[in-house]
Order: sequence, then structure tokens, then C-alpha cells
Amino acid sequence: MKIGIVCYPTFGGSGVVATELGMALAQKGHHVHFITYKQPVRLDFISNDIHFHEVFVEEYPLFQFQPYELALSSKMVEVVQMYNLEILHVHYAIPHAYAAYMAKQMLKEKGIDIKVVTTLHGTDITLVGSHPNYKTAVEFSINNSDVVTTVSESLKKDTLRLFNIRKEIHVIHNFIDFEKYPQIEAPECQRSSIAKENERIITHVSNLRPVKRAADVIDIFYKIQKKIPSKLLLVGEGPDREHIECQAKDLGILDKILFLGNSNEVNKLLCYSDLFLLPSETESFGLAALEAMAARTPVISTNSGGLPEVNINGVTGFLSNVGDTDDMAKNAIYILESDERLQQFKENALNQAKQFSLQNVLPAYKEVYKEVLVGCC
Ligand code: GMT
Repeated sequence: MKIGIVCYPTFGGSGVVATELGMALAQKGHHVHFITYKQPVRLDFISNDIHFHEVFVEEYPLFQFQPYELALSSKMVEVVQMYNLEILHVHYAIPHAYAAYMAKQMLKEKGIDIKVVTTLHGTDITLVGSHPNYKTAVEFSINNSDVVTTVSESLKKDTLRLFNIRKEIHVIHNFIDFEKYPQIEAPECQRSSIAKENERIITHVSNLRPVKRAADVIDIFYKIQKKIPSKLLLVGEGPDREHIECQAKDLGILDKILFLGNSNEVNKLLCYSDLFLLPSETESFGLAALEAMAARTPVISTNSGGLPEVNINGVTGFLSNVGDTDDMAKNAIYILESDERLQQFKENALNQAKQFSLQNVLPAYKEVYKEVLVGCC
């Protein structure tokens, strides 16, 4: 198949899923064309079957905002024609599904019937998409996609609740490529370079936006380290970074936290991890939690959105109400205070993550592509 993938090229979950999907499809011999404004950060695999097409937006004094969706839809039309693409798979509705609709109409005028698959990822529905400023256009572009998928049952419910949707929604969970996660302790994973022998290592990975409640991460860690000697690895950059640095300084725990910034080798950093914290306000799925579990790390998370589909309470970690940092710290300490218990949770986390392996999930996307090409969805 010849597939165009449109996504955000950044460290966000939707871009990561789109890039991993594209690389996996190319490995299976499909022709994949990434269309976006920068090379996706996770694109680390080179093959004859992977192409990248950069969307340029020219500066012009009249524009207060650059008309990205216009340039994107024009680029989609150009690439579809040039490479005879059959499918445009757009990740994150805003503005990708809308731009794909425009591309589809332009191509129709040229006698080309391009199929549009839209994958909804979360904030494009829950936080941003349903805002009155965007709702009409998002609803329209979902209803006019050929196929719509969501990354969790929870996001499907949210989409049906927040919009007037006339299409069937297919749930295809996010996935992990286990080949990128060493199943035995890698020699380069030197815990001693980060923590003392008796210290546990706790991690949090996010874009440090308000929805991630990074202040809760610091609060939970503060409570944990009072009982259990530990270090916190914080991976990611975002608007809340300065605030949580000050918070950590005020609490006197700055020297126990390593701020590592953005990384496209999260899989390698997670090898150090004993416990993962994800106290988000909402997560449609929580890819960061799944990545942690693939690296044998139990998860302390909230019970919002799709997190209960990934993190099983009392088995792979624990789920608490949003903002209940006392409960999250209590659960974390329960796991960390016993070596035996920690090992059990680690095994459980890995076993649960295996259900979301690339091998298990990729066929669902391929099925959707096949169906849309024969016109049955
Ligand atoms: O979490 C973010 O803010 C990034 C965002 C994105 O769109 O890149 O992540 C969303 O998509 C991920 C991949 O499907 C999901 O795992 C995240 O749960 C989801 N984030 C939210 O719903 C807040």
C-alpha cells in the first residue's frame, strides 16, 4: 500500500504513534510518506520505503498567523499525485483532518479518490477540539473522513459524547515496538551513575503542560522520598518546568531530581526506572505509561480517561483520583518498600504491556486500510 502519514513531528504522543506506525509499515514493505513541517523526532529508521515531505509556510507581512493548513493540504495533493498514494492517514484532528478533507476535495476535481483515515488522539477531542472555536470544523472533518479511529474506548466515548458523530469509530489501542525495549538489563544501564545502591529511581515523562499536573509529580515524590530513599528523573520540556523547579527548591528536594529535558531515547532512559508517575488531569490512553510498562516499570497514575485500559489497579500499579497525591504517594510507597513486591509489579507491568505489542496492534490498522480501499467502511 502507498500511505501518506500526517502528524505533529514533535515529542507528543500522537506524533510518536504516527511515526512508529509509519516505520513499522515500511518495514513490512509498504510505501510510507510522512507529510509534516519537520522531520518527526522518532523517525530513526531509514529505508527505500520511507519518504519525508516538508511543509513550508512562507512568511508574509500580512499574515498574523501562518496559514499552515493551506500549505499542508496543497502538499498532500502534490504528494498524492506524485507518488500515487492510496490513503492519507492523519493523526490528531486539528488541523490535520480538516486539511485532509480539503485535499480530498481538490483531488476529487482531478479524478482522484484518496481515502482519508483519521486517528483521534485525545486533546484534539477533549481539551482543544470540543472548544467552541474549533468544534464545528472538527465535527465536520471527523464525519467526512472515510474511517475514524480512536486510541482507546474512553476516547471513543468522549468523542461520541462531545460531538454529533455519524460515523462508526474503530478503537485501535496504541502500541509498543518491543524490539526497542531491551528485555534483559542492558550493560549501558548503569543505575549507579544516577542513584545510590539503596535508592529507588522514579520517573516521569511528559511535555510538562498543565494537563500533566507536573506539580503533583513533585508533591508525590516529596512524600515518597520522606519514607523511601529515592531519585526522580524528569524527562520532557514544557511550560510548567520553571514552576516545578521552584516548587522542588522550596521543598528542599532539588538535589534529588534530574531534569533531563526532551529525549527521543525514552526507551533507554526508562531502563533505570523502578516506578513511573502519571498524575494527569486526563489521558486518552497514556502512551508514556505504556512505554514505562514495556520497560518493566509499574505505574502510579490517575484513573481518568483511558488510563484504566492500560494500567490495571493493584496489578501493574495503582489508579487514584485526580489530585489525590496522598493516595498516589501511599501506593507508591507500598510498591517500593518491598523488593519482592516491586519485582512482582514489574513483571505484571511488562506482561500487561505485551498485550499492546506492535505485532498485536498493527494488523488492526492494516485491516482498516484494506477495508477503506475496498470501500466497505
Ligand atoms: O499528552 C499530550 O499532551 C500529547 C498528546 C498528543 O496528542 O500528542 O497525547 C495524546 O495522544 C497520546 C497518543 O495517542 C495519548 O497516549 C495521550 O494520552 C494523549 N494525551 C491526552 O489525552 C492528554
